Amino acid sequence: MRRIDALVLLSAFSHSKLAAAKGLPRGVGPEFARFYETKPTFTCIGAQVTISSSQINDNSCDCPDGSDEPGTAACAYLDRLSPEQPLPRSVTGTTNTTNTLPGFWCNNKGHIGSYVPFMYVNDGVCDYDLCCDGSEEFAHVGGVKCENRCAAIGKEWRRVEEEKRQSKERSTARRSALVKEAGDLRAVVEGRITTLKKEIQQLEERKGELQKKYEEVERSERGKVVQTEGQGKLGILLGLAKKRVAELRSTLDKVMDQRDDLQDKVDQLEEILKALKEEYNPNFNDEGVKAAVKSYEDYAASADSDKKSDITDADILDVMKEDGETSGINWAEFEEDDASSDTDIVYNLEAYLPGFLRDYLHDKLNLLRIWMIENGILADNPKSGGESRLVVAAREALDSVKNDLTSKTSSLEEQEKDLAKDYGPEGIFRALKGKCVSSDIGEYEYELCWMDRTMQKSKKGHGNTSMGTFDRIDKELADEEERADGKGLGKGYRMVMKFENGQGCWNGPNRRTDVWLACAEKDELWRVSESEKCVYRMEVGTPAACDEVQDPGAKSKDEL
Ligand code: MAN
Repeated sequence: MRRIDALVLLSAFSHSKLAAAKGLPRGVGPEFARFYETKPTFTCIGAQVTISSSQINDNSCDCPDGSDEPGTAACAYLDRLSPEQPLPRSVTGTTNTTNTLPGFWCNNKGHIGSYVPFMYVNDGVCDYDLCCDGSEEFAHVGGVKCENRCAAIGKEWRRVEEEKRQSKERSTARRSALVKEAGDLRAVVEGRITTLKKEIQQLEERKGELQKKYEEVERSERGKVVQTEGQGKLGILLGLAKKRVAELRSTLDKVMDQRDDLQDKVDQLEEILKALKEEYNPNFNDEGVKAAVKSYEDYAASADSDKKSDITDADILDVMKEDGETSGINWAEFEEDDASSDTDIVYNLEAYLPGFLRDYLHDKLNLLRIWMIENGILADNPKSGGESRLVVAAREALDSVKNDLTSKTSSLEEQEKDLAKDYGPEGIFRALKGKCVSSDIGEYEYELCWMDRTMQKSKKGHGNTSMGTFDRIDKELADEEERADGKGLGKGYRMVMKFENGQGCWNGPNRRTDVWLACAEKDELWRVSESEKCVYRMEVGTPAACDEVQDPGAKSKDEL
């Protein structure tokens, strides 16, 4: 069967109108009926030429626009596709006149009326795809007689149309469900953003409070004269004793230094007086000098008889040695004793909790510890030489809030970015995100993961190749004939998902994929092609594209 689609013009007219067209010359379509009322003369539709009505369908082209031959092929040469040629009796004298009539009208009762190109009229071939009633072969050229098959063809056509209609209905319903799902998912993201904003605000406030608290605690701990160690009264006593011993040791050290200085001065004075005694002139009657010499002699005599002290410098230095395992008091022994105290159990409570609870409770336990320490319920129990536990707990509580804040702020940024992302009309592709479709084609399995990536997977075990990651959704014009199975792009603007920056092509650019979308009942990867090296095109059916659907090939009445 032949088909010139440019001339396939389905009638928009109803059967009742066709009935009204009875008595018309053969081949006149309903929309031209008014020009062919029974009158003795006929005025060509597209030219100011009047001829006798008997010249209609007389198999001779009398009107310059061919309108006098609606039912024969006599004016077929005026077809738009015909080569230009001079027209006899052309009013305009030009050669580019086209036929006013779109073709021979086949009524196709029981199916849908349509026009057949004039050149097909009485050419000895039944054109059932356009003229199921066979009326275009009325002359039975070469004995060809085309039976009327409209009943069967019409029935089949209606069945297919009904199937298409139902499929479209299902696709539309599926699309609506996707839109709803996408809306719900968007609402979840919006909800998360609201919650995160609130949590971040609370954390900011909390951070401020804890920062202040930490600074206060640190300041007050720094200013404390006596640091308590251990727990309870014994612990405090231990801390005090250790401090006291350190103070006495330091005082003794200072006293020894002073003693040594004084001894130096005494030695110097003794030297001066000794020199005076030996060098003074006894014949010179100076009573002051004589008295001084006498006093010195008494001092020297009594000094010689003084008992030397029992305590040697070595003894004092021994006392002054730092406390430790081998000298003085081993404080560590006393400090270690409290390692397993009840207080430590409270401090180390977290260690007894399961992991998931530990993270959750860390901040809260810290705050509890601070409160307990501040209220005297729990002893502040620093390790020797270490930071006060109160300070540690305050800092940990602050750090914990800071960490929480950082992680929540980055989650918020992520969610806000997601909300601003183009997920297509009504955000529908949000519902498909994370889902994939694939198809075995040649030596590869090709895969599209919505809003994520395209992939070429070797069936020979050569690994997977990225064909691009999702970048954006564009709109481009498709111009394809409708496929019998409906799995095609058809004509009109279609969404095209752009996947860029895939794996580098050997000696070439990075792979990329254009994913063309068409309306279908279910998600399906129909075809993959590689138009140029490493530039791929996928054709994919999805209900998500069903709002874009335009009936390919259908023309409005205005176009007739
Ligand atoms: C692989 C596949 C092909 C591609 C070539 C380029 O074989 O990814 O699609 O054309 O590499 O070298």
